Amino acid sequence: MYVQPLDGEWQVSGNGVTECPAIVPGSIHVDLMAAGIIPDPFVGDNEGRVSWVAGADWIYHRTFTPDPNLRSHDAVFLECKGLDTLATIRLNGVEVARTDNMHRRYAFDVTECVAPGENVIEVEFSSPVNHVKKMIGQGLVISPGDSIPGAPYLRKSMYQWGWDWAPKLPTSGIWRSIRLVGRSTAKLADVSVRQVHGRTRAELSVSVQIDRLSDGDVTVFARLISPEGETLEQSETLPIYTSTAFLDFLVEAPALWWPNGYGDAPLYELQIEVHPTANKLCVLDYRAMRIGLRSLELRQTPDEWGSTFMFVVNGVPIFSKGANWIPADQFPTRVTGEQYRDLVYSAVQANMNMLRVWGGGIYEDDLFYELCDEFGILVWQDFMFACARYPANPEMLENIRLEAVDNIRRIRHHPCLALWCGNNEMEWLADAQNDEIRKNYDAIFHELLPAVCAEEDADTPYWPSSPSSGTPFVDPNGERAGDGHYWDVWHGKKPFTDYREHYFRFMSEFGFESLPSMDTVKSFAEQKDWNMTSHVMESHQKNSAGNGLILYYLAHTFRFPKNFAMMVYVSQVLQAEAMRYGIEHWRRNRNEYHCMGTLYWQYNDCWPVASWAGVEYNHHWKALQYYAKRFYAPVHISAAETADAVALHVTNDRLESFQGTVRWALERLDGKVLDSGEATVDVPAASDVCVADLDFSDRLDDDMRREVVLAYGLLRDGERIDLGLVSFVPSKHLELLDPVISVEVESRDGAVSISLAAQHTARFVMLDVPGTNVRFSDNFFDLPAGRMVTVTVQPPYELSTAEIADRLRIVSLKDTY
Ligand code: BMA
Repeated sequence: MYVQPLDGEWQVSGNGVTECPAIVPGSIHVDLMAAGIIPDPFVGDNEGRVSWVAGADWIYHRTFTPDPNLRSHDAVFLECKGLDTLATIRLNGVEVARTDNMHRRYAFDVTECVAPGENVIEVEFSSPVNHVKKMIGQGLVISPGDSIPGAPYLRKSMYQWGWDWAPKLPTSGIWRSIRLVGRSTAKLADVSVRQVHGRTRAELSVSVQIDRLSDGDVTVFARLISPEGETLEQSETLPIYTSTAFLDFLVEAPALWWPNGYGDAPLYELQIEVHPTANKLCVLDYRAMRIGLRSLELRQTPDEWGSTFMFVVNGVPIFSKGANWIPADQFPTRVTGEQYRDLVYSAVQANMNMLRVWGGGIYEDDLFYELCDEFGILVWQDFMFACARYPANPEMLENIRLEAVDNIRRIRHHPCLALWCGNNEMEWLADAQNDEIRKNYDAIFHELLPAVCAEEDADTPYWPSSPSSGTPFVDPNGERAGDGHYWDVWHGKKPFTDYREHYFRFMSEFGFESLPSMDTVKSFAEQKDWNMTSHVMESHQKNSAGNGLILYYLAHTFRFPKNFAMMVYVSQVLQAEAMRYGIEHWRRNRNEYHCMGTLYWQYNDCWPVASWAGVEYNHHWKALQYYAKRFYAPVHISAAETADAVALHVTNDRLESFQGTVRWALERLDGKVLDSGEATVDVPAASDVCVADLDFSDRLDDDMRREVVLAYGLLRDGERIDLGLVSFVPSKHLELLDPVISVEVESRDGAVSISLAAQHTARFVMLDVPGTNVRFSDNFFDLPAGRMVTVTVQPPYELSTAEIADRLRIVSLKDTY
């Protein structure tokens, strides 16, 4: 085997542009930007100014001289891991292939086309926009509301055509690696690993399929290396005419892989080599993969409310905590390894254990799944279909089948993989439509995809759609079975108290928008545009009702902020409060598996925009991400309040019981305590307990409600591990006093430690070091009068302790009006 990479040294031309250097893997917008031909589409309202790019055809071309080693092999393949999307490939003027699916991997036999000396390779991409324009009207195809019409005709990532958080910038380009590979005798076609767990051992069945390029015996060799470095080896010789090797491993006392919060996530390495039987030193093909030993089940057991919906890992029901992941960039090829790591690790820091790779994006980069494996983040994996009606003619079905096979084979060995899900919100939409639409829908999601999943990955559950009850077209977004998307809060304008009226079995989507932080706003808007209804701010808000909805909800909860920066801050607190409200409620309802998961919409952003995300495009953590760290904590205290009563709950996701103390105080905003109490609590493993049922009806009158709050905390071994606050009126009616916050910044144990104390109760205290990505151990928290909260900043950060102290800005709700 000889690999000759073809990344680098490309040029792109088209539409009057000649000789523009191209980054490969990459995409046309990034190339044109780098060459100064187009402005940055993420700045101001440039998006509209560059829409011509997607309306043009582009040719990527380069020359290469094949290494003599390449041509000495039986066959030479051109391997393309991703071509976006309508590509015609020519080698030395000879057409090699045409492709039409961004989500597939291709390998073309080019043995006859590669010549000695200089070769020319060209990949021509025709405009996706022009292509679908010609198709419109054919078949029962419906495009999503916020995108360029016609997108479903092409197997290309949906969000790039525009979404209610994404710009309309469909890309073209060689978006994943491209290489020439010389191969002899045999190549690996597929490696699949299945595992069966007993009480103290795991049995692994590895099946290795090869493609033969010429005659001869080959030996398949497999090595399994445990996290401690112990090695098991197996091999099988495949005589000519056979192409599959079966290699079994028995692992005694396996180191089990667990989701974050439930245990470690140890990984085994599986190495597969193919040799000519007579020559062990010659490696014909090789593959290494890290696997995790675990069992996983989607358990749906009938119960008094309908049936459960929960993931059971190694026999343990998991409460899934997380959010919906979208591609980390409108131009996904430029997401670096460090960026992927930071995003996935941020989910770990926020106590998440699941991300849903949403169906309007991409089947993610291998690195994403590797990081989820490493950090114990389960992945709910949608197939790439969202909010539309797709054609289901025979060619399209075959294209989808090959796409599914490719991606299943690429991803299925990852221990993080929890679910294959057919699509986003399409059963819910199809439900209301005609028989013909249902027929097309059935063909893809009830026939083709489940059959491919059963064939290629029988160990991972298949779920037809999100949301779905599991029974086709029966109450797809109901509360009795399956997963639910709840959008009456936000799109439906219901108050966020409405979350508490609903008891879905698994919340896979619900969300609330906010503005991005000032640093992000500054990256695209000049000061003159710092206004929610300016043209530029509205250009960076893709939900047409979005900014209006932020203001609508804001008016219910907060006083009108005095300037734009305070508007940004308040919008983020509002978003975080909405999510907290819902998530604490569903976590409180985990007993008897009534609700077993919450994935809020959405985790991240693909450009600088007002959106539902908790982590911004530049990875800045919004208030929501800090809140998530608290409301997803394994042991968490929360308050279910009514007009003048409060039920305090401790939710314990841990697999051991929690013993501690709960303390509460009904107090005035100046700190005067009116009533207080303390109780020891013992919360069984994996359960929620109401630890205090407090009724203040005889203590609170209308005037007092505006002047008191209930502060509550949870202590373990005398140390406070959680602190919360609840008021009896919306925050806008609280008669907050100037909090007089004292701050002490010092270096301690290699970190910067910031201690804050307030004379009078401060709500939603934000720490910010503008112009930096400094992250705090906690942020956007309540600071009841007289208490101290210490926050740390862990290295690496680019500032000294003195600089942080100097540039630290502290804002609380009282500062906003
Ligand atoms: C959900 C998602 C997306 C959308 C979001 C916000 O239903 O699946 O389609 O961006 O709503 O509207």
